[in-house]
Amino acid sequence: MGMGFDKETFKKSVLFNMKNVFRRTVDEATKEQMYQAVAYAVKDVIIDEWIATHKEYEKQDVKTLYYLSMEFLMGRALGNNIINIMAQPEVKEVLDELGFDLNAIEDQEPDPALGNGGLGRLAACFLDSLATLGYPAYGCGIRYRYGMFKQKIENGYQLEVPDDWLKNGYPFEIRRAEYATEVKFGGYVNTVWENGKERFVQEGYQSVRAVPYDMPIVGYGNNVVNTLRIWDAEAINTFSLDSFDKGDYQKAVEQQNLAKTIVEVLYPNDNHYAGKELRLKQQYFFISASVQRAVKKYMEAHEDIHKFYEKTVFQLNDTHPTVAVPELMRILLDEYGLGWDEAWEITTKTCAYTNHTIMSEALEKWPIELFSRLLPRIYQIVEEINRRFQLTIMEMYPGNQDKVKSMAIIYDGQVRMANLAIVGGFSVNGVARLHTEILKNQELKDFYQMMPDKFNNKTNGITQRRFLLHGNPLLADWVTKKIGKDWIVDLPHIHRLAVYAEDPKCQQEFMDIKYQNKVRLADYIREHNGIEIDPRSIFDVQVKRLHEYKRQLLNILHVMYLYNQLKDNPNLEMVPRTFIFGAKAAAGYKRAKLTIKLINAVAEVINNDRSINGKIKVVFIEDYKVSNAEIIFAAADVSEQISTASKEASGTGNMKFMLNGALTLGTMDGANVEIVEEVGSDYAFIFGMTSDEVIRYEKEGGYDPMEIFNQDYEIRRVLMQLINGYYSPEDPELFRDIYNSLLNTISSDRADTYFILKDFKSYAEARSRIASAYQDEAWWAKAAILNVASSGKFTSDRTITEYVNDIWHLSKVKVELEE
Ligand code: CGF
Repeated sequence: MGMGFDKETFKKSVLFNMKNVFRRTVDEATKEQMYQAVAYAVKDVIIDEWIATHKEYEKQDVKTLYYLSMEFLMGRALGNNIINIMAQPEVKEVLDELGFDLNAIEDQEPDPALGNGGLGRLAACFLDSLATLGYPAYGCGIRYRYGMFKQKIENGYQLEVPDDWLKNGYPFEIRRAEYATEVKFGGYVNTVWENGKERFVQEGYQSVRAVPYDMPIVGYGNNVVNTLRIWDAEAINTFSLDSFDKGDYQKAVEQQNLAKTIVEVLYPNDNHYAGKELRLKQQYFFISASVQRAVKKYMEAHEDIHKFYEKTVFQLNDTHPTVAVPELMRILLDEYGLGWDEAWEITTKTCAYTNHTIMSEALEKWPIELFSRLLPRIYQIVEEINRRFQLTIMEMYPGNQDKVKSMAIIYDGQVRMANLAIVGGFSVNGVARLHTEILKNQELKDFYQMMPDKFNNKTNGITQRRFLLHGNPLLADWVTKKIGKDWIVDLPHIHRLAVYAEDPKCQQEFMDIKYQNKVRLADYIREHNGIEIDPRSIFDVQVKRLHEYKRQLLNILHVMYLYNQLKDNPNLEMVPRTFIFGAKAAAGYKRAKLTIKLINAVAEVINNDRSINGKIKVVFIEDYKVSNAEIIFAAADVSEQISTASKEASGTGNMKFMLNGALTLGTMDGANVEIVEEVGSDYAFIFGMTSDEVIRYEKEGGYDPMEIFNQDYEIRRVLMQLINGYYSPEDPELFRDIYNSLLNTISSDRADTYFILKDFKSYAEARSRIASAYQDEAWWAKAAILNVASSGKFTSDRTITEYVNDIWHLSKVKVELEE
């Protein structure tokens, strides 16, 4: 039982909240009302720990991490919080007594989806680990009114529906009006002379009031509660007759609109930068508010701003928060009157940057015109940073214009945010070993040569508390029965499971659990998609954002290929297989959306073909999100991690599958490399080109997919089915663009940019190895158990410990509750 958790008090609190919030008794309550009442009651428990944690932080004058991120893909909080206060059995009992089922109540919570995919979910896992390990940290982000869209599939097409997650209020958040602050946009910079010194003042600007909402981040069983602080925007001027009189009416309306639009919606792009003005406004909005607040908080307890970095560290999650560098400079120069060198020293000792991708379309570059118009003072500072940095380059590499070209912060009419982040901080890290090596040797080679000490690797991780303890209770209980519960806070202990891998009884137990989880997913799919699937078939799963480099297309083309084999030979012996997809495509990403249609079109034909006796089925799970992900990982046999080598920086889904005992079918990309290293290559299915090969081909301008098309009948047949109406009789041309992308150069895109046809045979061969391996149930069970047992490295607790030791240098804090 959780320390200080009293079941009867909790029950009273639920009843009290039910009455106070809804004026209802439990018998009259809906499930949604019950969810709210329980959530408020849980918050009541958390609040004391939250207050105690912050008291302790103040008392010890701790160094604090600010994890600055445009995205936090938190997923539902209620279940996770109950687990982390260690009160799950008691809460379940209370709800049973009140006539409600805890799972059904948890299902009422909207998924707070303030993120797109890996990057935002990583931030959420990091917050969980920071609190569990007892490190002082804030997550700082935006309180988007609409998070990631809800996906509906209609007639096989993706439709985007707004995600109104705040519709019924969100019980866990607290509005902190006392920390509101002003953020200014536009206008011009005036220079005034004060006491013989030049001072820069922004004038004629528009501004908004940034108001923070705090959400508790509960550590596991340790009384530590950190804070996710997300900023809302409010208008500074509200309408008043006054404004009419002063002729400020127009300005008042504009500020009202500015506030509303800034936080309206999360850009639904992953690994792709859209370059919209509003996006830059969002970035500066939450960064300015967070940095201003961090400085104020520091100055409330200290006198000397020069030592700011001793108590504060800013981690920039990708380039999105990079304006933190010039914003901190601005505050130090303009508000605290520091000289450039002092301000620069503080800033570069405070900021650190994580790179998440080498995809060139994700690199943020802002046109000077836009940047300087929106952020005139910040632009001046960036110009000065750039001027000084270019001097340093020229000193180190006299006359070498190539170095300036690759490293300058302002170049070709653009402000290059990655370069600013690298120059303005003390650390640059990649998110898996291979990725960091590619950064050092390819993408950021010049920077690495110039400042090698800044570069380091931090292989991503995931929290086992959400993705095993909460998401897969059957397996979690089994693991605990076998090896005790140390793994919950120390995942490498899970290695003790390895001794059971060859024990037939344990194998049977493990497979029974997997089967029950497959039944749970089959039920979910029946309920949500209306498709019947067989839990005895292999569940072969690819769930992640839809992107060409992730190659969902390779997967579905191979399914088409298998189907052809079955049609040619209906008696073909084949282990029944269910190919499960889940993916959201960015709303404007046409080819990705067409790929979703293709998957659904193939599903439609195959699932309705009785002649193949259900040997293959294809399912596209609508609205893939954190809450159904937990169910999906638990049920998977095969984890599809098939990106073009070198393109997936790390991946984190791959780790969640492994933790739940799925076997990886993957390329040697991102963290797959380290997964294979941990579990051993006998227990993973690896195929395809290596990253070196891909990079070499890319340098040489690609390869000729036509050769494969001409030589391989099976592949040609599959491709022809894209354009002969086999899967789209009503519109045979429907998939022409996909066909073209594989065979033709389209504007600057090479034919088959992502080497799908080049890797096809090797993928097909790996998949047939899987099908044979699955027939040996004892081997499969052993391999699956060994995957679970080898997943210890991939806990985000390890990742956070490495960040702390190498970059952040925080101290652990113990929080004792007063009785
Ligand atoms: O970040 C990603 C993900 N798509 O959000 N990148 N971004 N941007 C990478 O593509 C993943 O490979 C990585 O695991 C993730 C978190 O670092």
